[in-house]
Amino acid sequence: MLEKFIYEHSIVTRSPGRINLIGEHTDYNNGFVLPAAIDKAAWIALTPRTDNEINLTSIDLDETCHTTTTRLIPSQKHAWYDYILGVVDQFQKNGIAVSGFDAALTADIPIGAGLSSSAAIECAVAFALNEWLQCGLGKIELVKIAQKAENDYVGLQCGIMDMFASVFGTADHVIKLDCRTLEYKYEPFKLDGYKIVLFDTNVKHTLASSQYNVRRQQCEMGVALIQQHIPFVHSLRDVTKSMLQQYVQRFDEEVYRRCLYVVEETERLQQACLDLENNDIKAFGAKMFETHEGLSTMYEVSCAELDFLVDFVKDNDAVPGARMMGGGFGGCTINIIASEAIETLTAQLKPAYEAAMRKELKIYIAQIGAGTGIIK
Ligand code: GAF
Repeated sequence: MLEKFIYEHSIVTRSPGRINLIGEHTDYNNGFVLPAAIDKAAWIALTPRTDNEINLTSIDLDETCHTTTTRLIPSQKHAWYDYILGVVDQFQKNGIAVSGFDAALTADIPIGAGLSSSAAIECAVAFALNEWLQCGLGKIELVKIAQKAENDYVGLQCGIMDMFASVFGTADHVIKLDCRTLEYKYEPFKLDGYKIVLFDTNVKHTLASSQYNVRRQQCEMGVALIQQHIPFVHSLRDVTKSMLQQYVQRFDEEVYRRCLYVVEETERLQQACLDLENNDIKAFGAKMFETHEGLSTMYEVSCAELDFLVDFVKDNDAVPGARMMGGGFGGCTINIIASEAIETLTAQLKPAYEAAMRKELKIYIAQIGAGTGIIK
């Protein structure tokens, strides 16, 4: 269908969704994350115009949006076109003149499933504008523009992980990203005999309207309490458990639990990377279960559906690791499952989930793939 919107002067870009192996809610705390781009993506076909009109089409939703380059106003409802217009807005704020264009969007990333369809759209648009306007911006600059669009235009105070993974993803590797310095390393990710399987709760999370921004504020609150005593602390990355006990626990028990989860997750990720190096999938998987426990009981971003899916696979020897993934409050669990067990397991899980939760369970096998690219 996208072909219908591609003309001689069109620019076409593709940007993938992402998974994250471990390191959840650590990016905006200056910690580490371990994401990878997947084989599901968003595509944008952008055709320049000679006036200042902007005409957008969502092929999948069969919807359109018309505006002009001088009338960029967020819808406040996280509409699909906000992710496009937010990037145009950021280019303008960076002093780049954007004239009118027509753009069509299509994606095979399930929307609201925690696979970062929004970051994929933003990165696809950033690459398309950069190419069309010959701005010469590098990948990191485009990642930051996409993140800022989400922060300022959509209103979600997200970290940098999703956009970074979408742009820098590469086949068969996960990215160990230091969100403080933006240094990164590709780690080979070979899962002999296992596959990454995503179970989609079908609970659509709207992170921006949920508790995501509150969690971020709580982390900042914890840092501020510690800073009064230890000025070199700038983020939870610099914080130890004993600092939390000393300076946060007795002031605010809830903030303490949120921060403790992040400090533990930061440590856990370092250990998990060693497990990967040693090809110890069992030890790695055990840490995924611990992450889920922390996200569910301390950070409180899980939900009954996600907990059900993780509990169901927990004692199954064919599943070394599983946990909720992404911002939370719905979306997917990520599972490492022995290939030969997938069919039997999902045949049991699907009816059990659907009977208990009265929602359809969707199942995807994730392949790790390449990052954002210009197709035409
Ligand atoms: C969402 C955000 F967009 C990311 O920045 C990250 O914080 C993630 O939730 C949780 O790890 O995907």
